[in-house]
Amino acid sequence: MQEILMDRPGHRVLLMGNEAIARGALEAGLDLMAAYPGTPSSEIGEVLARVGKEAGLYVEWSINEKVAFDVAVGASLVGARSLVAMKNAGLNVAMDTFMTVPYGGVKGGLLVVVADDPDAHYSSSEQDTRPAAVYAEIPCFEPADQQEAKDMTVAALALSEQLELPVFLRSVSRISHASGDVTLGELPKRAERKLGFNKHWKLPYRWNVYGPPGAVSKHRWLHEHLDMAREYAERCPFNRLTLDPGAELGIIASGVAASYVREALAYLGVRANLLILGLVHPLPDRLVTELLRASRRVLVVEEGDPAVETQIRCLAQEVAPGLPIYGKYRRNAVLLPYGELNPARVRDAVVRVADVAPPKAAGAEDGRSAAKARAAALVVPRSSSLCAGCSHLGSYWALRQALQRRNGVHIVNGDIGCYEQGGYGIFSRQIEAGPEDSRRWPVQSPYEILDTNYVMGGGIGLAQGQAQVGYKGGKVVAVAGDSTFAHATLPAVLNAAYHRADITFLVLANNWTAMTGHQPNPTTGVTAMGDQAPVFDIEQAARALGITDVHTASAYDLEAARQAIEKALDHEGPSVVILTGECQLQVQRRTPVKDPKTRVDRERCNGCRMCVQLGCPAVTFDAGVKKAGIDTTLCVDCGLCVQVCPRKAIGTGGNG
Ligand SMILES: Cc1ncc(C[n+]2csc(CCOP(=O)(O)OP(=O)(O)O)c2C)c(N)n1
Repeated sequence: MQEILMDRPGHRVLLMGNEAIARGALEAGLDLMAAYPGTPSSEIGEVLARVGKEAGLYVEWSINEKVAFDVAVGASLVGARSLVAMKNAGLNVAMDTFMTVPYGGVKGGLLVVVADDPDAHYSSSEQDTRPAAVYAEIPCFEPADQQEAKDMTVAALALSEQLELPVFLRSVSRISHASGDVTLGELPKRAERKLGFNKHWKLPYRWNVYGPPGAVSKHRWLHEHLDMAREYAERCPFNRLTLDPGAELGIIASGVAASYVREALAYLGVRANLLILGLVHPLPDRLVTELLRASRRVLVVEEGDPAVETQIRCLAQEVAPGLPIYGKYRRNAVLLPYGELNPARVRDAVVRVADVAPPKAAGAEDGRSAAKARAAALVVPRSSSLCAGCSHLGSYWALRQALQRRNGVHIVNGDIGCYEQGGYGIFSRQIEAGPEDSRRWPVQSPYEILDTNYVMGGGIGLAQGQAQVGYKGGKVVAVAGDSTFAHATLPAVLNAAYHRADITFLVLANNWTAMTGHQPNPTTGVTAMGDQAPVFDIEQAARALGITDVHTASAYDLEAARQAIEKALDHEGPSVVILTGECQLQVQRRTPVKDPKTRVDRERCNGCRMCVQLGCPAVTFDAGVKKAGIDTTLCVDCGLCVQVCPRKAIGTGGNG
């Protein structure tokens, strides 16, 4: 953290990619950062929020990516340098602003940082966002390592101001979440930036796409400025062409793939003409043409979709027709268009295209595999789970009890947050998928309760469709957390109220955006920069949006929670149930339970496993003696298992 504000140009430090981007933003004299958290992008905001006051910039966790984007654009229009960051899915939320702002562009530098997630380590999709930058017709940088992540951030903010266009920086998990050696640059002496506003700045109605002479003229302006970006691409220091007169193979590589290619070439001793692209849109046509014409066959290596490859193929059609081009595109595919690249996969592709003998497993390779095997033997296999004492466990238990009392094939529409684990199926029974149109599946754990799940805020919309089309097979329910409630469900709640959709919406309110690392949200009462803020009242909001049947209960009082849910299920029309209970990780950080008292009375326990079905990782079961137990290293004395046990065998008096 200290390094981020270190004023020692030329000093080398180890920084995570996201920290490097944050440092670059500081070196560029950033004025404002707005973001909504999303792995693997969140640390950019976390780092800047922590140093924001000292560094003299404003940082906020906005309620969603669209709002964050608009906030950043607003800052730019009065001449400030701003940055908006998000994960790949976040860009979809911000898409309306993203596609429109390039028409007429920006004033202060505006950098859009999107962290993609190849291999979907933390995401619902592998979505490559680079084509979005092509679609929006703005420049797109792609760093190969942490040093470039910092340097490109500095360059991109300057370029944005020079071209008067938003500039895009695409990171990936392996850049954002890995650490590398970074040489620090200068931190600018902070002077108050001169802010100004001119509604006809260089163009009539500059900041109003509807203003005369209209959107088409602003689109023409965008193309003129994109042409300036094309010229920049030819001399951009992050685009580097190296020609080897003895080489037949040409390789074009971008982003993290460029690092893998360098490693592969050194390892294999293969000679190649090499074009490293740090700016992947617009392409430097002259540099690409030089490489294509100097090579007999060309391999394109990139992380994600064949986005660069498609552009290269278009250009090659004109400047090097017939030249074999290899990559991810159907014919000549030597790399998979899904999953993640790694040095071995890239090496294999180079071997195939260069037509050289595959290397024998060298000593270092053997060592790596042996080390991996040793590590694997040490790691106990385990699945993800909700935390010990998590309030979502109580909410799901109460929901399950309420639904089990009613016949029917109920539908529980899930959403995105820690509670999405309610659909991970990790108590894994073997599932035999069947062709029946309707079938009720028994739920034996909280990890089996969610039936659908796509995107943030999606569940309550799905529920409305199911109800409005007349689904009567069972109750229709949706769940979402508090951050998700603010992020994307407010219009959907209004929609349900206005159209009288017969659904029950559970808000699992734990006061934090927990899943992405406990960023504050409007229900927390504190801002990203640590200032107190008025707490957003979900119950009042639901009523204000037109919901008349609103209930609030503690997720730790299972009987009260079940009753609240049952009342809502019985209500005809839309109802909202707010189940409260602060995230246990935050509670334990503040006031840890050091010596938990909860125990199982082994004499009373009859091994019914009801407590196991609660899904709390602190509840154990000894299959030999068929008795439950409590793992006191995890237990937080939340009392949920005590309420769940039908034999009253769990309490403070037990021995197990
Ligand atoms: C569009 C989009 N933006 C960001 C994310 C990253 N993300 C996953 S869950 C989540 C919010 C979780 O907060 P909340 O709904 O309060 O649930 P909790 O994890 O606290 O239980 C976020 C921001 C995402 N998946 N999609």
